[in-house]
Amino acid sequence: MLTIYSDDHHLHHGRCELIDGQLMPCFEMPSRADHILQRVQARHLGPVETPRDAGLEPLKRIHSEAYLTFFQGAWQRWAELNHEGDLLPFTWPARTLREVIPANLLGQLGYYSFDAGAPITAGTWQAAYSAAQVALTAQAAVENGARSAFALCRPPGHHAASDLMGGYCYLNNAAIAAQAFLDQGRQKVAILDVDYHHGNGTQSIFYSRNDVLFTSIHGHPEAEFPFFLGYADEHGEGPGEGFNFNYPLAAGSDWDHWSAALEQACKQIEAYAPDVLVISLGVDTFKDDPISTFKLDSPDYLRMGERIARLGLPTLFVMEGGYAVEEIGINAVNVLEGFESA
Ligand code: SP5
Ligand code: ZN
Repeated sequence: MLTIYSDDHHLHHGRCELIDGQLMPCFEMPSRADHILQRVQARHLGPVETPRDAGLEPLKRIHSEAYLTFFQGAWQRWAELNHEGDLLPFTWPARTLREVIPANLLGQLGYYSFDAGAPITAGTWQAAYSAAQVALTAQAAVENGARSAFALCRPPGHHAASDLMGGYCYLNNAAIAAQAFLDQGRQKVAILDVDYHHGNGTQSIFYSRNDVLFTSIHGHPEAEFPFFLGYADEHGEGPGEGFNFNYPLAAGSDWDHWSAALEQACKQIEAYAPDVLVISLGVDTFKDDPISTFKLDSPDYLRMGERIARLGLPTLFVMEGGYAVEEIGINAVNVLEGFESA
């Protein structure tokens, strides 16, 4: 399997995030992608290539121009203020407040974010832009006939909505790639999001559309981030009604519970009969993940890949979460090796 990877992800290294009332070093760190790349190479998964630059147009198909302009210019504005830390939001237009776009940088950042989990540093735009190009180059390989390809994206993307960053995500790599398939002539794309967290950004982007089926297996939002989306009764709206399926699972769910949900999701995907499949590949479902509760073990990821392969679809894997850094390479590449073996 072809892997697309850019070293540019090193340009993004947030300093801290708020966890259980304490400022902790960011769990979403550069060594994550380094470990995955090392495992890809150690297992001889296939060639590793750098992304081509398809420019901003494919990003604008998913993200608003105002959001992209704000994100691209935010660090420069912050640097001119000579503050010490990363650029982080702390006020949001929640209920009772107005959705105005203030002139102030931190006001605008609140407008364009949904949590304080997406720090902007000097290199964040370049890293996120390159991650989107990684997804697009891997997408092109599948569009041109490859059975599968792996977009080793960092930072991840599935929490990012059309004009919102959050949850370590800035640009929705999987959504950008899914849209590119459609723009290049495919009629129907299915997205299966196996990250531990609900892919709220991806769901929101495609919620009223029937040309992208979104399915997600994740920690129940009653008890888990992102809390405000990802419930089982969210089925889509308007023309998108019947094209969104969530499988929220209880904290502590193991492979037996998880794989039963995977069967359900695969049934929906089969019924939809898409032209291509995009996997939002998070491995924060692992038993030793530091911020998650599921109990999947490393061999389970082989089974996951095998089941996905049995759908018989051209498949693009897009890297999302996973914070047990020592094992992230084994777990992510196990999915890909399981896929290739089936
Ligand atoms: C891409 C992705 O996986 N983003 C995840 C963002 C999660 N942010 C909220 C983390 C909250 C962690 N709470 C952990 C409690 C451990 N005691
Ligand atoms: Zn996650």
